[in-house]
This record gives sequence, structure tokens and C-alpha cells, in this order.
Amino acid sequence: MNKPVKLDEIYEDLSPMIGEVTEAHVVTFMRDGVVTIPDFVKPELCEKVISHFTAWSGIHWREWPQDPAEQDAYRAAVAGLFDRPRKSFAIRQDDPWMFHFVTQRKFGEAVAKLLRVPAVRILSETLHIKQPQVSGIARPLQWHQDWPSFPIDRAQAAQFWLALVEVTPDMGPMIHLKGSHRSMPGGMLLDCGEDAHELYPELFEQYKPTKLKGLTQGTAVFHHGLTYHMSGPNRTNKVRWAMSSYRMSSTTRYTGQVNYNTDGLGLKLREVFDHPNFPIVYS
Ligand SMILES: O=C(O)CCC(=O)C(=O)O
Repeated sequence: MNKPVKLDEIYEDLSPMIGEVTEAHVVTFMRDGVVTIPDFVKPELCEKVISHFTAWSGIHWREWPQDPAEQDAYRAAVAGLFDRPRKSFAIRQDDPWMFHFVTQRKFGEAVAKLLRVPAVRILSETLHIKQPQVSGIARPLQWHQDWPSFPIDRAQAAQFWLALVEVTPDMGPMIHLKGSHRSMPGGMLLDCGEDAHELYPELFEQYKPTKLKGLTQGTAVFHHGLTYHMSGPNRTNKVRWAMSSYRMSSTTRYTGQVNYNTDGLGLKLREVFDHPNFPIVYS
């Protein structure tokens, strides 16, 4: 981490602004490998998170600008983010407030309930800005699972994806193959440019995609690390601001697989993530 994090100095109990996972959500998650919880995080907290991502990334736009000079500035800011060593990942290594945000106990509790494990650690976070297609710099995300790209030895992990703004169906929200968390690990398809339809056509016979639906600001989508998902283009002029963050069972061990969230932190192979950047956030 760049700076030591002094959580006591910035402590703010955010729990009144964070929702609950109910038994009905757990049942849906166990069955489908994904559950959507509307209005899980209060809009004012989403706005604060955007302001931190803006300060960190230099990207401040909410809409595709009309002015060509502003368009160039937008493209340059996005290129600048992806030129950085950790790209759009692991903001908590730079921003203590974001460390505090992602380590909130209620997010940990939510994932512990969904995974049915007694204790969870924080693993990762990613900024998911989906650029309007008109910008020419947008890219759809093809079908993939997340677990194969993480350096974790067991698939007891779940993504918490958060709509930081309202996301309409034409802004490219994620869709999921319902039940595909029961399928085998299919590899690092996104990193390797492989197509799940070609490799595993049977997946699309066995599991059906969820419907594209709009999400209010603050809606959370939790998916299992083995659930296949994708997101299409953002056909609007609005910037689709979203983030994700992974939590895993506290028993999970480090495998050494390269990953922007974990590289260079001195984690020990085959050990649990007993490291200040990976605290147990719920037990
Ligand atoms: O934000 C999105 O559209 C997709 C996110 C995603 O695919 C991922 O986090 O693995």
C-alpha cells in the first residue's frame, strides 16, 4: 500500500446507508448464482464513492460531452487510467476512505450470508465505468467467470457490483447465466480473448440468461465467482458509473495467480490472506 491506512481517523459508520441481505435473497443466490437487491446503498453514499473515484482517476464526466476538446480530455483521462500500473483496480491501496468503504462490516455480512460461510475477507475492487458507445473507446465485456482470474484456491467468493448511478437497460447492465455457478471453472476467457459460446456451447443450452433490466442508483448485484456474466454496449450519452468488490471466505488461500489487486503485496503462497490489505470484514 502506498500510505499507511489510519482507519480510526476516518471512521464513519456507514451502516445506516447500507441494506440487508434477507433469507429470500440467499435462496435466490443459491439457486441462480446471482441476486439483485434494489436500493441497497443510499444515493448520497453512491455520490461520495463517485467523488473518490473521480479524484483517483481524473474521470469526472457524467455524460459524453458535446465539445470536441472535452471529448479529447475524456478519452485522455480514460487512457491515462488504463496506462497506470493497477489500471482501474484496487483503489483502496491509494485511498483510505475507499478502504474504509469496501471494508464496511455490512458488505461483509451480506456476502457471508450469501456464501453461507462464518467469516469473510475483502479481496478486490474495480471501477466499472462503461463509456457511451459513441465515444469510440467503449468495449463490451463478453461472457466470463471471475474466479479463474483471481489468485484464490477455492470458489467461495462473491462479487458485490454497485450501480453508482441509475443504469437503464440501454446503458449495458450485466446479464448472467442463471445457475451457471454450478458449472466448471472455464478459464480466464476475458484475459485470453476466448469465446465462451465457442468453447462451451452446452452452457448456453443448460443455463438461460437473466433479462436485461434497469437498476436504480444504489442497486447491488451479487454474483458467485463461478457465475457467467457479460455486459453489452452503453447506447446512451450517459456514463455508466459502477464499481465492484469481491469478498471471499476467510479460509481461502493465495495461489500466486497474477492479479492487479494482489500483486506486489508480499502475500505468501498457499497461506490465508493474513495481511493488512485483506482484513476479515465480517465474522
Ligand atoms: O460492469 C460490468 O459491466 C461488468 C463487470 C464484470 O464483468 C466483472 O466485474 O467481471
